[in-house]
Amino acid sequence: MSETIFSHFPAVKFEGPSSTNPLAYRYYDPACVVLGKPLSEHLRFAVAYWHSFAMTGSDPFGGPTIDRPWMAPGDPLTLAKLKADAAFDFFRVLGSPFFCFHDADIAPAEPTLAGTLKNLHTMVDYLAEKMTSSQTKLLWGTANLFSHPRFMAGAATNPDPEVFAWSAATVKHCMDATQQLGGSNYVLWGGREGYETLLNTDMKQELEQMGRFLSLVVDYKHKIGFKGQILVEPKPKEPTSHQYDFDAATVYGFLKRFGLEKEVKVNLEANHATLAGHSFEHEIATAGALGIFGSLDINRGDMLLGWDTDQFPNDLWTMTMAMYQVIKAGGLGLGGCNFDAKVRRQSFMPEDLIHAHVGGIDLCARAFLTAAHLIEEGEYDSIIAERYAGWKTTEAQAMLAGKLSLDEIAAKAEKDAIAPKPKSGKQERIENLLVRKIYS
Ligand code: XUL
Ligand code: CO
Repeated sequence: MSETIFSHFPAVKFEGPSSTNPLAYRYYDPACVVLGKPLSEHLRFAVAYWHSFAMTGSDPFGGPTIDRPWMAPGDPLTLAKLKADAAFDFFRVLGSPFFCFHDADIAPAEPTLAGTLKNLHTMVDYLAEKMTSSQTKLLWGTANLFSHPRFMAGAATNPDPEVFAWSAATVKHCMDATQQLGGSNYVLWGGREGYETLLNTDMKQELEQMGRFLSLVVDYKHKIGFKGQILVEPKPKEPTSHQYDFDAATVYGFLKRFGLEKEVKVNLEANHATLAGHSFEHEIATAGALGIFGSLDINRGDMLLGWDTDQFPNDLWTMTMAMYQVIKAGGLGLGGCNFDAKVRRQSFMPEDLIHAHVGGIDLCARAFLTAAHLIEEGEYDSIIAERYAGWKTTEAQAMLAGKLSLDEIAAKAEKDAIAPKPKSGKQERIENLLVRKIYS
């Protein structure tokens, strides 16, 4: 492999909390065993190809600020290979166990569907070859069904059935690519599956189309024997003013409606949660309670801006609460922590990208270790368990199990002359306990 912009960076190592080296892990010790397995297997970190290698730093007010060698004019496939070489070199620097990609990130598009798919498969073969000498695996693949003007009115939900068919063909080939590369998951984020105005939208028709599309994806998964998970990524808005996959609860309702709740899980993103008016941990807890927790897109928004800024995370409290809910939901399983985050447009140096990921990885690791410690120690969980202890009795269990009708419950309550007394929710005690653990 030729030299890349990351060649002169040594691999980032774990040096422990007292290290002052800015390019070392202070908390992420991949081999450290916690809750019965190594930290690397709990967290399954992934680098997002789009933000790290395809993003130019342009925003609505200014052009590109990030100029990489593969963004210069030239033969598109040669440049895509140069980009892939740099990407795998970057994975080496971080020791990243996984990466994620859209078709459009790895391969150049052509005006025709056939030409675009041919380039996709050429580049998938190239990545497969690179993966034979790399430790980095594929966490998930996905299709970009939102950037090209053909998707301006949606992909699966487009009023034009030809766009539905183009999208179906693209997803079929992206699923094949994900399977070829041994991906653990296939993700669908409906960037334009929603509406800009209800004035021109037949919502019932569009939801039917989206349900059919997802059913086709699930059928194809079984047809090719793909062993990974199918994940939908909720987001309430942006780029559209309303997206149908609004949040975890909305996606669950949609899956139930189409009988897919046992087939599809969710990929939850921190900044999407806050756009929906939720905390990240709320979304994880919801998915966990509904049995659809799949994977995480790690980032943060800016509370003062209120849009999808996709910044790298740096808030220990929020991340610890998220990781606590991850463990309560049964862990990440086949999912992982994908950094769907981008450096700011002034951070155009290759090393800025390394600093961003090292900080994000370390924050998640520290948060996970604290959450695991909280659970192992048990004080926090015992306060919650005590709060619900009344439900352990046989009578309460009978009510919950549906063994008593409303009038039977009423008759018994009257006969026993029950007199429930208010109990403290102990919020401040819990907050103090968490502050002590998180910032110690
Ligand atoms: C956009 C977003 C996407 C998905 C993949 O907000 O999160 O990058 O993660 O299409
Ligand atoms: Co995302």
